Amino acid sequence: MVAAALCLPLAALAAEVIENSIGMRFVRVPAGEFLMGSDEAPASLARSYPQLEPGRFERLDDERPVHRVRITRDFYLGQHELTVDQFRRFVEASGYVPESIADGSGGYGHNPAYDPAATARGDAFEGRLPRYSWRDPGFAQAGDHPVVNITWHDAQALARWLTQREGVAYRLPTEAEWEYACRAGTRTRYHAGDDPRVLLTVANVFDADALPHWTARWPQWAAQALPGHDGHAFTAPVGRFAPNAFGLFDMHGNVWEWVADWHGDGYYAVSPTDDPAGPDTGEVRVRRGGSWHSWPFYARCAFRNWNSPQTRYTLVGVRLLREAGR
Ligand SMILES: [Ca+2]
Ligand SMILES: [Ca+2]
Repeated sequence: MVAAALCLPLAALAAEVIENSIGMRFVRVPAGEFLMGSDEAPASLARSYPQLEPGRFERLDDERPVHRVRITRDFYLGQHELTVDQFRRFVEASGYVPESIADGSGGYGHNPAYDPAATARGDAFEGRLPRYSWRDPGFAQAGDHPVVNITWHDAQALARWLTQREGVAYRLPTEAEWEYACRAGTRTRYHAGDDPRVLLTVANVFDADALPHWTARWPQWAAQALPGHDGHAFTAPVGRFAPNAFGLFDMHGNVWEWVADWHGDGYYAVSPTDDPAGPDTGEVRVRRGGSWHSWPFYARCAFRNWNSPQTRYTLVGVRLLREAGR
């Protein structure tokens, strides 16, 4: 235990952490400036991710241009992804009915007998089905695992409830706040470096431990697994890997994290320097960081993905922000 503690970055040891009324812990992130996005050349990416077809490196326009962003206010960000236990406390105390249950269509789940080739969408997971929800994504989750199958609207409901209950403003981070917090002063692909193999120390992604669950149906995925063992085929308990310099855990991998912004392909070219909050309108909300099922390329700090706000999925969870005031 002593050795593990000594391995933590100094900032993590010194981080100011507060715990709220349902056991969510938040780390103070100081205001500051950073360079948002990535303008890495496709050839450079191809050298580091040789297993991916080159066309994937041509579709990253929404990461460009790299631009200076100023975060003008300190904030508290969830030290961990929201856990199953914490979401359960919210549901039980508030009476809130999560969207996948309220609309009756359910969520997605992992079923070893499911054949994606027999479905119209060919999705990797079975669904939507009422048997799947935040309570059951088809694989085992203890209470300290990150909750999945929750929608952007569910995250908004949790933030509203906490704000009302505690008298402190909770919300999703903006996309800029999320990337600033993820990078924690770095400019590399991951907060721990550029080499995808660094993920083994800081993230639960699609690795050699996940591979046996998928190769029968998706043999072409074998080359995409991160070589090495992170110890988790599905979600991992939060906080099992090393934190970044702000003291934040699982910013890469485990579950994708909803952020506040609408997605806009050209937004970085026109966004304000100070506290950009995304386009005024849109159709899909951004999620960040990659997941337990993501290939390392898609867990980079700069990578942006998105879904409709009512999307619920086996790979998507949430990390809330608590405002610090001025
Ligand atoms: Ca894994
Ligand atoms: Ca994550």
